Amino acid sequence: MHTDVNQLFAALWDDYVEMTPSAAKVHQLLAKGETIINDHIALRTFNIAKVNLSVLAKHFESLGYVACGDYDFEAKKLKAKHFEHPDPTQPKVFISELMVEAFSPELQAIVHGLVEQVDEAATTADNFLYSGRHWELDYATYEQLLAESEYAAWVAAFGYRANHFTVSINHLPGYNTILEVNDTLKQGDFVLNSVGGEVKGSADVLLEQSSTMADKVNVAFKDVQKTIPSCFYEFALRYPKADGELYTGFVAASADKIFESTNNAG
Ligand code: OOG
Ligand code: NI
Repeated sequence: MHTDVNQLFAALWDDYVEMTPSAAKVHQLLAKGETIINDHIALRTFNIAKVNLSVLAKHFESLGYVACGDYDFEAKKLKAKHFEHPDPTQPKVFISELMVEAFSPELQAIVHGLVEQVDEAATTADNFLYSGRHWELDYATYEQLLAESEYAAWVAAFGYRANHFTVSINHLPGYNTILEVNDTLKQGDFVLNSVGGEVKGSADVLLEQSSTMADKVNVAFKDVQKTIPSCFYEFALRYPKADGELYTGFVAASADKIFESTNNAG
């Protein structure tokens, strides 16, 4: 496990940018030379004991992160938690896990077969959270998973790595609204996730979010190379609660649509 939170996020970022070439361009477009503060990052996994949400969370808990919120996504058969660091300038962490037992026997058998290939010792190694895939996967199996759960197929193809980083609009110089950020992105020819509208949430729920559609990258399957959706970039604007402090939670109805940023939009 890492002992330095900044080093962990730097390593996660390097891997993420490699998987998401547009992220470096978006970063440049919005930052204009200033520092970008990350609101949060997100990770995905299966709820099988060897690799479940708690296994990923330990890497953050050992750095002082604390579990703060629970979320349930019934239709997608996912559960999630978010974690916060005592230093509020450190990114929050959103970790979800797929309820594998809620799927067909075929999907369950495939996913158990993948997780069996993971060396348990690898799950506590420093690099686990940006170590990618720990199993062999052929393209037909990816497509079989995709037919039942886009999320299952994504985790099978990409393994352990940041699914997205999120720009904190509250800390972004030169922008006051999420619409201004979205306009800049669209003028830069980046494609936004429009499921349920380009802006998810509102001031009423204390959180507005938008995201790009995932980049498409070439992935080496066991048998072939294919271009499939990898990772995306998110943008979040938080509003103050009654006590004047910014809301730090997530909004399940918005998250449900953000998950779809890795859908294959054609
Ligand atoms: C997580 C989707 C939810 C948010 O900020 O609400 C999310 C994912 O796509 O893995 O990131
Ligand atoms: Ni997010």
